[in-house]
Amino acid sequence: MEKFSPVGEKDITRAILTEFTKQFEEYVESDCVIIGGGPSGLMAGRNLTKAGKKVLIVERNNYLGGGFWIGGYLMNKVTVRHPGERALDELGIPYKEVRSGLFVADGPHACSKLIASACDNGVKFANMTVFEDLILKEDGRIFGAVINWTPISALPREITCVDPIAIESKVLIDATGHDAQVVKKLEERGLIKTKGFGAMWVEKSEDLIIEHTGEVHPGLIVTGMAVSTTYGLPRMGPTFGAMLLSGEKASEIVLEKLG
Ligand code: 48H
Repeated sequence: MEKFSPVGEKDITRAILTEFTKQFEEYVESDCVIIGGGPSGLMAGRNLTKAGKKVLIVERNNYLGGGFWIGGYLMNKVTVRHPGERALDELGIPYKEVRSGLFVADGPHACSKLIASACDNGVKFANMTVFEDLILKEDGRIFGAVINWTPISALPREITCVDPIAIESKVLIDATGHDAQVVKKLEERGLIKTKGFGAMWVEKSEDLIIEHTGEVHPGLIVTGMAVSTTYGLPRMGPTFGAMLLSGEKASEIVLEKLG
């Protein structure tokens, strides 16, 4: 068997450090920063990079995919209602039609294909990184996000006086799911009033999410479950078509804004 190259510890450390820093420096300024790497955020990022835009996804976890790994109740089959299978086709995710208009796919297969497609198209990630705040300037317009390492927020305050840093972006997307964390930062400042997501009503929820996906504040687009939380729309439980198509719509709106 061929021997591994004689590359040592310092070379490995330098390679990681140099490549990480180079990328970080480049993405301190992006066309679009997406907060949250769940299905809606990944889909939005994938489509934006496919259209040639520079996109960074900020994700507080080490892993990407949000709730898309599991369909519900810890069962790893994910469902999609028509016309959401269009997104599955586009991503090359295998599925079967279990009844007219209802499709089932394997969670791990669906989620890994979506992540891979985002990566293949050029989305970059700041994982283990938490969104803390907004950059707000003239007329309340958003200019980017304030971020910190996730572990810092998990440590006791008295030993972690570590200020966050800021990254600039032409447009920001809130894809943080049920928490709508970016929109909530506007609410804290009295700039918006969120309603909280409503009780489950599948037949209504998904169409309403797509309808309400859009710009909630100059420079901020909301997608996925964060749309339900912002506008008080019914939740849909473990079905993901609206997450994927909301991400798609968010990307179209961002493209229109960026020109
Ligand atoms: C960095 C953050 C922060 C932060 C959160 O929850 P998600 O999967 O969100 P969506 O909207 O793409 O998909 C929702 C779907 O998974 C779901 O739960 C459905 C359809 N529920 C229906 C129902 O009835 O309940 O992903 C959000 C991502 C996660 O990976 C979080 O870790 C991340 O955002 N995130 N990242 N900084 N402050 N907050």
